[in-house]
Amino acid sequence: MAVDLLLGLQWGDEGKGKIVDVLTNNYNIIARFQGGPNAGHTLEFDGIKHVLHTIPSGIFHENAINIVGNGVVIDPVIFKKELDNLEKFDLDYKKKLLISKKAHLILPTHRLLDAASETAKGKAKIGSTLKGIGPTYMDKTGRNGIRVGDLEMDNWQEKYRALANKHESMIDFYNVEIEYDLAELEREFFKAVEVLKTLKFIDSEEYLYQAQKNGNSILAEGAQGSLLDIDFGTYPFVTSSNTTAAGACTGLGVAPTQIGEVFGIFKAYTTRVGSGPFPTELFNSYGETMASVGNEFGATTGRPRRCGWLDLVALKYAVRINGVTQLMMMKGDVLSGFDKLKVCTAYNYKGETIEHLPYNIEAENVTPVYTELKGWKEDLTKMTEASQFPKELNNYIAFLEEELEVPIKIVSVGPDRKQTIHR
Ligand code: 2SA
Ligand code: MG
Repeated sequence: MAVDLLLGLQWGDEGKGKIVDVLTNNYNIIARFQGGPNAGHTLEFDGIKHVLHTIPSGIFHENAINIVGNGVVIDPVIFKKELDNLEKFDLDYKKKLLISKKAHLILPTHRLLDAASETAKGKAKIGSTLKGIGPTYMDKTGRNGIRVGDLEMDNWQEKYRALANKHESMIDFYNVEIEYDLAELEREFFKAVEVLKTLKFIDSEEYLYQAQKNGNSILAEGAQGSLLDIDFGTYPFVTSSNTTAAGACTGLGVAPTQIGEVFGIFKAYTTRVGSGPFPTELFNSYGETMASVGNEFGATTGRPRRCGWLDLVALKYAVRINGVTQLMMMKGDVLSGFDKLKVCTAYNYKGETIEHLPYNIEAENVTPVYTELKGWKEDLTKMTEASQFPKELNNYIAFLEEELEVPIKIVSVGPDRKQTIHR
């Protein structure tokens, strides 16, 4: 059995949570492989909305095993809150939620360092979610981190103290005003660690190897999006993990030869939350309509998301880097009523027309070249099959498929599980 991947192809918030939830019926195991509580994966069913941050989006399905892989960074405090939210459902999550011993822990001081770093950057800030993601991955690659498996050792608190003390002196070094009560934060942290310890810790690579051998199907759930990848995203305005396909191999311990389908999710337009370049960003009523109809607010921080036309230059880049085999288009319903739709098919880059993503896509270097298509008026949200689609939507889809050279297999027409059309 292969491991299938599901990845966001833009700057995050493509709708990964919804699609994982829809696809979970086809899989025995859902596994997160990177990122942490900076993610906000929104699921809707039975009229209720759920936002997950660290827990994989298969948790609401009775039979699916959910794994938090080694590539994920876990904040026990946020994790505990997520578990508390699950209490109101009749889920025996202790049986179906497994944590890699090699996943790193986000400490309270990592969050403080994140805040200090962003404050010190001033206008040049990344627009981090301030969940401590960057500092935690820094300690991981700097070989100073504390891992989930350490919690089973007697001396882990000594290791914790040494690292937290070092962080405190680093916070001082930034020389910015941030207020905090570390003793209080630590009380909360240690309490949450005890809750984390009630879950089962595993070697995810071994677990997944055996699971595959025994015929189980596995879906790896990405977080954030390809353009936020630490290597291939719009650096430095990126997150600190590999959000692209290769991240699933390192973040779970799965060999490249085991990867099967690569599902790429994109919105029918583009959004970005946080700072950084965004060539097709709109500052007019089209952008405002996308934001309000699409309810474009960060699922973790509540920040308004910036909106713009679909950028095919960037999308093609993401399709190639990830080796996408099937596409899923989200939020087409938000575009109902637009008289025209623009799609960016090339960039004017320093006086030249190019069709690939250049090293630097800052606004002063890049002007988008658009192809204009006709919009549709029909409300898509009640549609149940592709044969009901208006012809303008079919044209939009056909245009994208031709440009991207990958079939669009799912069209989502609303946030609910049921509003999902297979083609
Ligand atoms: P971080 O927190 O240090 O990883 O932030 C670095 C950049 O990555 C962006 N980022 C995100 N972009 C979109 N969605 C994300 N998750 C939340 C959501 C975001 C929210 O689902 O809505 O609620 O604001 C996410 N996480 C990180 C971030 O904006 C920075 O540009
Ligand atoms: Mg999100």
